[in-house]
Amino acid sequence: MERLLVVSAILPVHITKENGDISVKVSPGGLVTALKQVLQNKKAVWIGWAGVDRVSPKIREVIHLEGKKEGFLLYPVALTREERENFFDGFSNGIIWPLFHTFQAYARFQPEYWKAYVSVNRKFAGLIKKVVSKNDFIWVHDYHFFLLPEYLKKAGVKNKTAFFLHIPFPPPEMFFKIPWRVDMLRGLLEYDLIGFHTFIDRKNFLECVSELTPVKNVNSEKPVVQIKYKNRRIKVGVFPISIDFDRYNHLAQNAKKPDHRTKIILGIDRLDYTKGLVQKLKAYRYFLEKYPQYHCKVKLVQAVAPNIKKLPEYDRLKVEFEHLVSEINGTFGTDRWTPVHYIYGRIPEEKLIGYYRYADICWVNSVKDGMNLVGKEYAASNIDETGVLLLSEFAGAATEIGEYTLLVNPYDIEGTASAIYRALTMPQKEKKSRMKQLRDHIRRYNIKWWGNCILQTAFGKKIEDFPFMENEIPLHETL
Ligand code: GDG
Repeated sequence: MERLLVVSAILPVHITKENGDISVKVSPGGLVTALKQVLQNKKAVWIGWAGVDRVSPKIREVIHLEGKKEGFLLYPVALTREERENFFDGFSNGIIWPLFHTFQAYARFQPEYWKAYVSVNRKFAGLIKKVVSKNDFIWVHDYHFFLLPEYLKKAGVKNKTAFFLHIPFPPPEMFFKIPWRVDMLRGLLEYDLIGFHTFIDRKNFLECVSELTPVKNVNSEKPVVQIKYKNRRIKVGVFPISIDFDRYNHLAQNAKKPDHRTKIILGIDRLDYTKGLVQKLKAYRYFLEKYPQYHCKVKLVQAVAPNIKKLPEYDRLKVEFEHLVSEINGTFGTDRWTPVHYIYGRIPEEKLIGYYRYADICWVNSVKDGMNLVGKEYAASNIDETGVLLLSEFAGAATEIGEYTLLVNPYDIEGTASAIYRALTMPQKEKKSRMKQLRDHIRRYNIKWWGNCILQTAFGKKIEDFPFMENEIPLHETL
C-alpha cells in the first residue's frame, strides 16, 4: 500500500519540558496550517523534530496520540542541543531564513553551522531509511533539507522525491553570498520535483542553477518546466499554496463577534522581522496623526504568535515592537479607547475566525514573505463580504490575488496610511465586489488544488490516492 512520507523540520505539535512535565503546543506557522489540512485522515507519515533532545517512550506516545486525532502518523525526531543551535537556529534560521528574505545583515556565515546542516540532513536520511517502504512517496518541505535527497540516495533509498520551498528564493546576487551555495544547489537538484510559490522564486532559482548547468526555461510562463542535470530530468514548478476554504467558510458561520465598539483593523503574524510589524506600527501612528477623525473609531488588533526560533533578532524585535505599542497607546489613547490592542500569544482558532469574519480590514504588511496565508484565511472567513484586505506587495500572495486587495509598500508610511483611509471609506458595493472575487479565487485554488497539483506532477497521484485506514498498526510499534 502506498503512503505519503512527509518531512519537515518541525512537527505540527511541539513538546516542551518544564520541571519534568511534558507540555504539548501547536507549532506556529503557515507550513503546519497548510500541511495539516492536506494530510488530515490520509495514509501519511509525518517526520520532524518534536522540540526535544530525547524522545522518551512517553513523548512518543503523546505525539502518536496527537497525530491520531488528525488522522495521520507522526514520527518524532530528537535534536541535540548542539544540533538545535547549529542546524536549526544556526544554518537554517540564522543564514538561509534571513538571506532568502533579503535580510543579509542578519546572516552569520559560521562554518560550524554548515557542518551541522550537513550532518542533520544525513541524520534525517538515516531515519527515513528506517521508516520508508518500497511504495512510499517522499515529500520534503522547506529550507532545512536542501541536502536530503543526496543522502537518501547514498543510503540506498530509491523512492521518488518532491520538495516544496515555503519561503522565497532569492536572486543570484543574494544567493551566491552563501559560501556553500554550490553544494546547496547540487543537493536540491537531486530531488525529482522542486516547487516554489511564485514565478519570481522559480526564476531566481533557475538563474542560480544556470551558473552550474545550461537552463533554457528561466522565463517560462508554464507552471511546470523540466531541466536536465547529470542526465536526469528534474521538474521545477510554481504551486501557490492555499488554505482549506470550505473549513474557514464553514467555521465562520457560527463565529462569535469580537467585543469591540470600534472598527477593527486586524493583524495576525508570527513574531518575525519579515512580517513588517514595526513598519506597520509606524504607518498606523502616521494614520492616527493624519486622520484624527478616526480617533476612538478604529482599533488595530494585532496578535503576535511566539516563535520557536531562539535568536537575538527576535528578542530585539519584540522589545522594539512593544515599545512602539506603548508609545502609540500613550500618545493617542484615552480612558475609553486603546488604539492598539496587542495580543502576544496564540489566539484560539474559534476566536481567530471571529476576528476574520468581523474585522473591517485585515492588514498583511510583510517586508518579504513566501506566500502568506493570513490574507487567504481572512477572505475565506469573511462570509458577509464586508472586509478589505490590505496586502503588502512583497508577500508572494500579492502576485496571485493582488488585484482584489489594496496593495501597500510597507516602507511607504504615507502611502500605507492613505490605503488604510481608502479601505475605511470604500463604498460597500466596491468592498463586496472585491471580496467576492477574492473568495471565488481562493475557493477554486484551495489547499486541495495545491496538494493535488504537486502530487500529480511529482508522483502521478492525488490526495485521495492515500486514503486513511483505521485499523493500522501504529508506526511506533513497527519500529
Ligand atoms: C511560511 C512562509 C507561507 C498565526 N497567529 C495565530 C495563528 N497563526 C497562523 C495563521 C496562519 C499561520 O499561522 C501563519 O502563516 P503565514 O503563511 O502567514 O506565515 P509563516 O508562518 O511565515 O509561513 C509563508 C507559509 O509558510 C506556507 O507555505 O505562506 O510565506 O513564511 O495559518 O492563521 N493561528 C492561531 N492563532 C494565532 O494567534 N490559531
